[in-house]
Amino acid sequence: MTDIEETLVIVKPDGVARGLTGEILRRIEAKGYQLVDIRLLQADRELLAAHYEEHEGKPFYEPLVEFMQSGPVVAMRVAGNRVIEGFRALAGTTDPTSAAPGTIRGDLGRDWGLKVQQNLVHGSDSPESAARELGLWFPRG
Ligand code: RTP
Ligand code: MG
Repeated sequence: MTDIEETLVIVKPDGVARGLTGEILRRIEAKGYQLVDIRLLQADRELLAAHYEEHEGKPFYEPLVEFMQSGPVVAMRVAGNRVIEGFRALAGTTDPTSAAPGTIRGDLGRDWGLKVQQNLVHGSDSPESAARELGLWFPRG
């Protein structure tokens, strides 16, 4: 069944700083997904507060928002058949120390003193999240 979707992928500051943007995009394209738009930017608190609004009040919220401002990030609009779930499978589970080999986080994520926010990538988790997040990061469509 064909179900073409779009998702937001972010290469987080650790991924950009370590020079892994190309490797992450290579994996996305090798899977057959299509890069529709891409931008390198320094995210500000306002954008990150909107992006992470579901996590406000959680213990990891403030360190996460600080970490996401620690350097440039690469935001990508990616299209493909069932790409929302598919990219999250490519990324692996949230904690890179337990993500499966073969996944971005499992293969490339480091154990940096259990800072779980440093897990290289973000991927939208539902069609509703994807539409909302793409509107935030690609405001001109
Ligand atoms: P993402 O949103 O980045 O694709 O990752 P996710 O769905 O796997 O994880 P989520 O639960 O949405 O959490 C968002 C980001 O917050 C950081 N986090 N830290 N216990 C913790 O310290 C903790 N839990 C989550 C991670 O950077 C995670 O990606
Ligand atoms: Mg999430």
